[in-house]
Amino acid sequence: METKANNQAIETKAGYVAIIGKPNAGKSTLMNSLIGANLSIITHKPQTTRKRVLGIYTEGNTQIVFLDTPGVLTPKYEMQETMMRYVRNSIEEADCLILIYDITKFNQLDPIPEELLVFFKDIRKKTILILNKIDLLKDVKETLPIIATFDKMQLFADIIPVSALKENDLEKRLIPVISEYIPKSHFYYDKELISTQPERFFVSEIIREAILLSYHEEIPYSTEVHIVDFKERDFGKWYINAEIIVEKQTQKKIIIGSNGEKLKTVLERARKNIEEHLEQEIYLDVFVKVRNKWRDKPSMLRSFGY
Ligand SMILES: Nc1nc2c(ncn2[C@@H]2O[C@H](COP(=O)(O)OP(=O)(O)OP(=O)(O)O)[C@@H](O)[C@H]2O)c(=O)[nH]1
Ligand SMILES: [Mg+2]
Repeated sequence: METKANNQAIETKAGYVAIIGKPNAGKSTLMNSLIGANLSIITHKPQTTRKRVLGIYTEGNTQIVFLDTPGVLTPKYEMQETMMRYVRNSIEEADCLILIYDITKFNQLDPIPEELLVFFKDIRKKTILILNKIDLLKDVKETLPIIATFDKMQLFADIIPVSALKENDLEKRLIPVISEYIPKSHFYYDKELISTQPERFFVSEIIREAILLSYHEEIPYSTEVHIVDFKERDFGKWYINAEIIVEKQTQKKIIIGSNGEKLKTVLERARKNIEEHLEQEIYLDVFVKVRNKWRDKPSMLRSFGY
């Protein structure tokens, strides 16, 4: 005998949408804009996102769980292998995909490079192609032949040119399109929730963002931030103890700078951003540690939450 609950039609829609694309295409910018919060860090450098970041959009009877993923690349070390596993898992779990593409990088001879194509072409999931950064084009008409090229491939359910950075009404334009591919389902998360990551994650990402913006060349790519202690206090400043992990002694010297001045400036910036995020004053205690080849060691990566 069917229960009453089973007989009731599901009135809500809910589903997962993986946002995939090459490094620097604007995946995190798009997700933050749709959710209306700084969930993923954004920098001008490729490979800013290293893990999978969840952003939950709930409006009326629809809940869309966005999965922001690391940019697709050919892995050179274990950490990048793990990053690509996040991409594959997100695609597997998703109800539909958003492929985001930097339109300024369009190449008629190789519109979608093979290393990106393999991720989604055989997966029979609706894929929305978002052509991003149209604000950088001299004339929006330049989008027309590009759209035609992608259209001919017959891979995409929709093709939408946008500026994830500059457009105010992105949500109004994109959510109705995405919602079409979201199945009837009960909500997965409480409708007030926008993220499931713990505060420790956001704190480590804010410190990593400051590092990405302050150091050059290999340094940000050889660096990880590990939160060792996070003490919330009823009175006074909260206490946060973080380790900045690098691969070599020489990198440690560069991170710290002469007399520690460089690191001091970087941490000052990070502290302010963390305080803004937590809406809480903090005491930030940081040590720089050398862990030889940490990016290639599965046990190290696991301890850093990969
Ligand atoms: N002009 C312009 N810049 C954009 C736009 N969208 C993103 N950007 C910039 O592109 C850079 C990369 O943006 P992200 O959102 O970090 O890109 P991502 O795809 O998440 O990059 P990874 O995490 O490294 O894979 C940043 O400097 C953004 O400000 C856009 O619509 N127009
Ligand atoms: Mg990103």
